Amino acid sequence: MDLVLASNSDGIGVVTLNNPKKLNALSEDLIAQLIAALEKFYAEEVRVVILRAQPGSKVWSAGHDVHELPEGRRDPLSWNDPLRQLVRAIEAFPAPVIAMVEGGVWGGAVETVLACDMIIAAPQATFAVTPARLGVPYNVSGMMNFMSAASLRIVKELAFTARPIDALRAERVGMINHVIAAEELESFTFDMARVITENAPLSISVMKEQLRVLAGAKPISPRGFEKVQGLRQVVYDSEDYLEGIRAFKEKRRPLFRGR
Ligand code: YXS
Repeated sequence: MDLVLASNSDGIGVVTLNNPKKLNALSEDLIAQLIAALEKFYAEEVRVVILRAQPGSKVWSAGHDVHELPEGRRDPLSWNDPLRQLVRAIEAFPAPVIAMVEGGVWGGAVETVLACDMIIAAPQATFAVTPARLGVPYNVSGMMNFMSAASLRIVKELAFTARPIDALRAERVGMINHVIAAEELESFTFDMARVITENAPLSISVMKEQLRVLAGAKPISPRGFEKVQGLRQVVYDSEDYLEGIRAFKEKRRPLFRGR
């Protein structure tokens, strides 16, 4: 089944998340197809990519497929896990990737959208950072991506409340580029894409990689990294982590006990 649709015209590659039944949850299969689409666009030397859901989607993506989260005793967001591979594939793609957002963006899908170079959203779009909702210990590079997207205070509010914020607030705090009425969202996004296709691709791809390297150049000592990993292990080995996943599957509110 085509979990994503890919098309390319005039140097603009479009990837459409195409699993609305599962609210475009970022399953291993959907991510594999999304990365394959990016690889195809790389071979076709597209000048810009637009990442979107189907027009009128109420949910852009429900985030990591909860059914694919390991049930404890293993880091759920380690280097080789699909979500990490997807974020790196977007960041490393040698042309701008524009997230065109309608509907709700949840959990790991927020980081996926933030990994894009620009974000253009309809006013109804919302963004929810959900690790605390499920008891998940988000990973270091993911937290850095959140920190690059907004001030620390805003990141803390998003992470600690796990409540969605709407596109207008996201734009006000600088997390997204534009809020555009739903009926103009597509034309506005494609206009921006067309402008990019007329600029120098080598210059753009090098500036994109420079900005990635410079933005990611944060000092963290080996001891500091090991400490963070140790703290994260306490979380993914906790009863609360299992409770978060079980409560989701049983469609009930989780009862977190702090252990
Ligand atoms: O009951 P069925 O089989 O129809 O399935 C339901 C949901 O279980 C399923 N579904 C998901 N399946 C796997 N992974 C998901 N993330 C996921 N989200 C939803 O889709 C079917 C329809 O869901 P339903 O009935 O709740 O739809 P709704 O329209 O009432 O509500 C839409 C949402 C998105 C508000 C609701 O589905 C929801 O809150 N989903 C979970 C959003 C979330 O917390 N995502 C974070 C996943 S974990 C993650 O991304 C990272 C690990 S982290 O958390 O650390 O950032």
